[in-house]
Formats: sequence, C-alpha cells, structure tokens
Amino acid sequence: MPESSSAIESTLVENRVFEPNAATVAAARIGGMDAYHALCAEAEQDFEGFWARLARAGLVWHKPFTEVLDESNKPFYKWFQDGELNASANCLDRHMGTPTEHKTAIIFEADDGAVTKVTYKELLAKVSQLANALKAMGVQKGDRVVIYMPMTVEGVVAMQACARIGATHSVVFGGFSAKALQERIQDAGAVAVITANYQMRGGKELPLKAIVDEGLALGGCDSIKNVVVFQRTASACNMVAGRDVLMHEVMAAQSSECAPVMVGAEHPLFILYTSGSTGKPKGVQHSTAGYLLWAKQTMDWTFDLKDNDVFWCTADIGWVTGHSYVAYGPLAAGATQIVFEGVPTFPHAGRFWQTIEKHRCTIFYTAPTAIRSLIKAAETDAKVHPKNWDLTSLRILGSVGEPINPEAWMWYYRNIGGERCPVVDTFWQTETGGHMITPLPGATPLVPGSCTLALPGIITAVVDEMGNDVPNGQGGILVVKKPWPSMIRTIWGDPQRFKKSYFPEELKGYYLAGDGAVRSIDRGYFRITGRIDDVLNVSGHRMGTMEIESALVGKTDLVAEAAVVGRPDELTGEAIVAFVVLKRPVPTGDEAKALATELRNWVAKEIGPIAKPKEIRFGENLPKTRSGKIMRRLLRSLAKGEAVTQDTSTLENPHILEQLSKSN
Ligand code: 6R9
Repeated sequence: MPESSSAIESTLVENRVFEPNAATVAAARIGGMDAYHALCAEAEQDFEGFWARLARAGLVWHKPFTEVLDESNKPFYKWFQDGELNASANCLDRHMGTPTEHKTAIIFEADDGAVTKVTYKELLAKVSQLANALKAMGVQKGDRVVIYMPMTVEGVVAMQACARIGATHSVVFGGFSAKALQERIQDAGAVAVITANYQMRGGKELPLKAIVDEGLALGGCDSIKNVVVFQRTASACNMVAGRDVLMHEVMAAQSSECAPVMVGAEHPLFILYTSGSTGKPKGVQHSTAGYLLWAKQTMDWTFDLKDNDVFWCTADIGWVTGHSYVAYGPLAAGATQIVFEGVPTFPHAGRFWQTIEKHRCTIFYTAPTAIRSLIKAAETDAKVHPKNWDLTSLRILGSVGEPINPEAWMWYYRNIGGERCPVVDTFWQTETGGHMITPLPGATPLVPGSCTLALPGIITAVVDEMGNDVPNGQGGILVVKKPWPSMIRTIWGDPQRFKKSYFPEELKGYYLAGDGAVRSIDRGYFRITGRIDDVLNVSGHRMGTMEIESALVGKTDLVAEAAVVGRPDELTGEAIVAFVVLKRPVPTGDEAKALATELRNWVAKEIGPIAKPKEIRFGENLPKTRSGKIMRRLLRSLAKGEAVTQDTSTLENPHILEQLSKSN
C-alpha cells in the first residue's frame, strides 16, 4: 500500500455552484440530472447489458460479440472478447458514404499559423497509403511500431495506419530524450520507428530524427528494421541506407486503398509508457474495442459533440489525452477538430484565444497549467488578454491533467467561457483510457475545483486502506469498484506488476487509481486531492520521483545518492526538487550553481527536459531512519521551506536537516 494519509486532506469549502442554463440542457444528449441518473440506474440494474448496448450502438463490428465481460481471470478482464473490428475503420471507413465523408476531419494549425484542412475521405486515403507502405516493409498484425512525431496530421495518420494493419503503436512524446526513446523501443520490441526530420516549436526547428539515430545507436534496438521519416521542414537529415525511408516517397508508391485488418476486441491497439512508483516507466496496454468505445462515447457525453462543432484538444499525441481526444475519439465521433502544432505562447501568449477565434472553435479542452500561465501573461500584458479576441463561438470548456484550482477555474469560466460555457473538469488517467469523473455539460451543476460525479457505468468510490467506503467529507483513496471497457489490460511484458500496482490485495479487488479524493457532504461530488504514491504531476505531466532519482544516480562520476520530491508550485502544480549527495564535498556558491546546472542537463538528457528538477540542493547525506530509509515526508517539508515539525528522533543524522533546508 502506498504512503497515503499524508496526502489526504480535509474538505475544501467551495460554495459557488453554477447550474447549466436551460438552452444547454434542452439541446444536450444527457439533458438534466434525471437523464444522468437514469443512465446510472441502467448500468446498476444490468451492468453487462448497459455496456453491450453502448458497444453495439457506438462501434462498427466486423463480427458481433456474444460475450460482454469475461471475469474468469481477474484482474485480467476481457470485454466483448469474441467480437472483431478495426479501430481505423471505426474512425474513417464508417464515415464513407455519409455526409461526414467530405467534412473536414482536421484543421491543422501549424506553428507559424499556416492552415491545412483534411477531409475524412482525404485522411482515409493518407492512412491507407501509409498502412500499405508499412505492410510493404513487412510490418504485420501484432508488431509494435514506435511513433516519435510532432503534432501534425501525419502524427495522427501514423497512429491510424498502425491501427489499420493491426500493428500496436507506442507513441513516445517528442520531448523525451534519446535514452528514454531507446528504452521504450527496447521494452516494446518495436520493428519500426515513425518520426519526422524536425519539429517546429515556437518558431524553432528542433531535431527529431537525429534523436532517433542517437537512441538507436545506444544499442539493443536490433528489432528495428525501418525508420520512416516525415519531412516536416525542408532541412535535410541523416538517412541510413537500407533502414531509413522518407514517408512521402513510400506513400507515393502505394495505393490509397487498404483493406483494414480485422482484429479481436482485445487486440492491443497501443502501448503508452507512463510513470509509476518505480524507476522503470510502465507500458500501459490498451485494447481495441473497449478503449475505442469509451473514447467515442465520452466525446458524445462529456463534450456533447454535435455535427457542427469545432473541437480542439490541445494535448500532444505523446500523452493519453492526445490518443483519446485527438487521434481516436474525435475521428470515431466524426468531429471536425483542430490539431495544433505550436506552443501556447508563440508568437504571443494570446495564441490559443486567437486560434479559437480564427477557426470558430466551439469545444476547447486544455490543461490547468496552460490556463494558469496564460492568466499570468494576460495580467502582465493587456495585449494578450483574451478580451482581445472574439470567443463567442465557444460553448463548452474542458480541463484535464491535474486538479484545477478554483481561482483558475473561475478565470477560465469568466474570461474564456463568458460565464456561458460549462467547464468540464475531467478526471482520468493513462490507465483508464478515457474520462472517469466529470461533469456533463447539460446536466451537472458545476462546483469550481471539483470533477463532480462519475460517468454512468463507472463505479468510483473513496475508501480507506482496507477498501471500506469512507463517509462523504472524509478523505481517502480513490478506487473503481467494477471493471470498465477502456481500462488498462496489463503492463506490457509485466503482468505481475500490473496486478500489484493496480489491484493490491487489501483493496478487495478494486482498481487503485493512485490518487487521493474526498467527496463533498452535500452533493457527493469528488475532489481529487493529488497522488498518493511517488508520482509527481508537473504541468500535467506525470513524472516518477524514482525515475528522476535513478537518472541522477546514473551520473556515477558525480552523484552518490539522490532523493526527489514534489513541492507545490503556483504555475506548474508541482515542481521537482532534488536532494543530492555528491561523491565530493558539499559545494557552495558558483560551484554549486554549476553542478546543479550540469545535473539538470543530465536529467534532460536521460529522460527529457520536462523531468529537469526546478531546484537541486546538496548535502553530505540524506535524512534517514536508523533502518536506512530515506524520510521523504521530511524532505517534502524541507522543499516547501516549512519548519520541520515531524518527529526526528528516529533520524540517524539530524544535523543535515539544517544543510538541506537552504538552496545552495
Ligand atoms: C489524463 C491524464 C493521470 C493523473 C491522475 C491525477 C491527475 C488528471 C485530473 C487529475 C485532478 C483532474 N489528473 N486529470 N487530477 N483533476 N481533472 O492526465 O493522464 O497523464 O496518466 O495522469 O493526473 O493525479 O492520476 P495521466
């Protein structure tokens, strides 16, 4: 059981409630709380019947399923097991011959503001060509393909092309280092990498292919037969003869028709690596049918998607949000969506608002971190304040990735949503595949800072460490009591770790989310209080403290020992603070600064820039108990600059607290 009680706090007093307006309720798919409760009741009375109904209505089956849920090998649940389908056919082919065929699927807004539009029919042709090209290279059903791409139409095409031929993709975020990429390629045993020569971010051309080359050169990647390179920019990149091919060349040689390969419902659609409590990232494995069902269903429910909506999820395809709400959900639902290549602050911090105006965006989904940094920008520079743009096209706002503080919520609601648009604060995880706890725009009264209630069919609860329900108002551990179709199936190559991490014995077979939560006394609304394990959430990105620690101690010429903790940060939610013991005397002044810089760059190289500690403190030792355990709670207090009030009597070396309490 993870260390939990420290993160479980009391209820926050938040009295503001925003009821949905009558027009939204009238137009919504789930209009009003009665409709919501009716769906919950349906799921409660006939759990399997409920999911079967949704799966039949929501997906196009090649072979219909006859069995809904197989619980014979808990917690390795199987859903719709004997059914067959193809995910790409469910996102593209299903729209052919319908009015959606000629609808814009993607409005691509490039870093420099250039716009390209692709219809569903055009997207299907591109996906088919790349799928054929992958097949011609020998990529087969069940093979793994690593995708290391920028936010582009081609990034989505790459994912869809893999799905079309039954290859399991594993997207690695373009900000991860060569080493991190190599580790994921190795763990997945991938046969090919799809990448780009460069990526454009904030007006800068950054290498991607060079990082792939560097990663492959680190060794152990013999499984890789080909590297497909999308030419994002005109600059040339190194090409290895016999291994590397240019995407546009191999696509041009192929037909724009490719019959989708039908797969079983449980066939792994993708593996996505995420941080856990140990040093090694976990390859979260998702299914085809259950995953896709929920990606589409939540587009319809959480975003109440309508035919004329212009949907924009700002997440990168390297994260789960970019999988479910860029690459799969919007396409399965037949939406027009914006795919944005750039960064929110380029060429100025009004870029998001300008882009909403430019494309008449109606549903906007982003992270609290982005909102907080844009609030700050708007407050310091009136020219980038959202009031400079016409945001009246918006009808629904969404938030994801971390708890949204009520102040940021209110600013978002007022300044972006014009007090007209519901804010759906969606709680979910890489492992859950899609939304779990979220308001519904035409039903749920909103309370700032609360993700409110679980979606129909999702049985969440707050329990104590033995799995017993705790009363509303009392903090506890967030669990899901019943399986659901889009849940993680296993950790790639490590089923034991899957069982241990998510279904610990003492929790009665419930799924352990890894977050603390508390339900409000009056409404039973959930509020997430943060991770209860050694996972940090920095700008909405999950980072394992152990992962950063092992990167630091990997610098063997310099570092003897390291401990990493999180500290609350106004802008990024949490900030990374590292306590480091060097293999030399404790440095001070300029030497300490130089060494801290060296170590931060080292971590960027080992994992990626997002894992760089914000602060590094050096000491001659770490606070440990007499049995040698690092006292992390104490380090958390020190990182926050708090006086240490904990009992330090068991501490082996109390004098080092003084040393570690200050920045070097
Ligand atoms: C989708 C995604 C999952 C962790 C999760 C929790 C935090 C995500 C949240 C939220 C409060 C929300 N989290 N959404 N906390 N309110 N609306 O972010 O997946 O990268 O796997 O992170 O993020 O701590 O456990 P992932």
